[in-house]
Amino acid sequence: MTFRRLDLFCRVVDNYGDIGICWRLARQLQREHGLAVTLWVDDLASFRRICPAVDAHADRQQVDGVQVRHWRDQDGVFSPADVADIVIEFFAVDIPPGYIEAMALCEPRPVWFNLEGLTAEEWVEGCHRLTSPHPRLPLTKHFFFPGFTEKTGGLLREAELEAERLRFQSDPAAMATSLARFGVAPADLGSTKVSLFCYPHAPVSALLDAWRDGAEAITCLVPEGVAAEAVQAFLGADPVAGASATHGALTLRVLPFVPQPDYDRLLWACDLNFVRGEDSFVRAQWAGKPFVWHIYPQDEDLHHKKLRAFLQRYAGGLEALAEFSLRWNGAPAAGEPAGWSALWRDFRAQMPQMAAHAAGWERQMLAHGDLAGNLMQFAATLR
Ligand code: TRH
Repeated sequence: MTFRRLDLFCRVVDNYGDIGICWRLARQLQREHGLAVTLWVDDLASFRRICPAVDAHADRQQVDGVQVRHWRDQDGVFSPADVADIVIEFFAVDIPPGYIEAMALCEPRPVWFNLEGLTAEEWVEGCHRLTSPHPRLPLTKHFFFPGFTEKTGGLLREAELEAERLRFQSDPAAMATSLARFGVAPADLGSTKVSLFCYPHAPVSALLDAWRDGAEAITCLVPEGVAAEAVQAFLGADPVAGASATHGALTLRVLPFVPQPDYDRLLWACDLNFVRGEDSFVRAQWAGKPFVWHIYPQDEDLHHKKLRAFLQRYAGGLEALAEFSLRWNGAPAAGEPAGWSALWRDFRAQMPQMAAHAAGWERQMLAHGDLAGNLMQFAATLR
């Protein structure tokens, strides 16, 4: 039986990654797999920041081919006719109990997934596709893990993405226009362009100092609200969109927080990208450029383990990248810690190798298929 409808449930825990991932997945499932997708989301205001077409007050709206429902509470009353053929809960959110009861009354029963977070650790291979029977109802949920190997669900990536990126990157005028829309001046275009997206605890001030004191002209582009304290200190002014300052070799510009597709273009246009969390981290891997990941912090430094697991897969032979990434994330590195000027010097020298490596990595990841396609293939085996 073919699948016609899919419901995706998303709770915004914090920031933009939860809705960023769900929105990307929802659109792709609708466009590339022909499903009628409903995205249930509890925080429309966060959604609106990455997708300005969203009405933050609408209970139900159609955005870019996807039905968006404001998920207000757990009290809804549902019948089997309300239930989709595929139901995805993102990050183990609790779907409304009434919806689950209605799922149990459907014939055939919907395919039910818990879509988990991305990690490079090996244990996910053993948990990907595992089942979890409902304790009371005749329903079975399957775990679906994104990942970097063929024994995982792969990574989110749209079919048209590479063609779009290559078109953009081979058109200097389009890149200049795009950057100009973000407030980048023509004079900045000849410098090394860096986008900076990280959590507040990143050692941004130390890196800005190293760039300021370096010999190479650098333009650092920071979306509004990111690293606000360090950016304010550098600017000597409020870090609002449009603000900028040049000290030494460094020009720092505050950009508006741009819609999600524009953020891709920003990554494609820069020479180096600092990214964070999950979604921007994956997008940087599709930009064909060197990147540094600021991982979402977890208790007991669990994130350092995850960071090392990724670096082990990604950074073989790229010692400067591994060293820099560990320090950027406050993870203990071997030996006497180097200063940021030395870290940057070594990193900068290795950037051409990193760019070449990015292309090979992309091909390697593509060989596993993409997350939406893998999910649909697996769903077909469950009916
Ligand atoms: O915002 P993040 O830190 O999000 C998350 C959440 O904290 C989540 O709870 C946690 O589980 C996860 O990290 C690991 O980082 P992320 O994942 O990169 O998401 C950011 C989204 O915002 C991504 O879809 C890109 C988008 N974005 C824009 O659309 N415009 C912008 O200007 C920027 C900077 C980002």
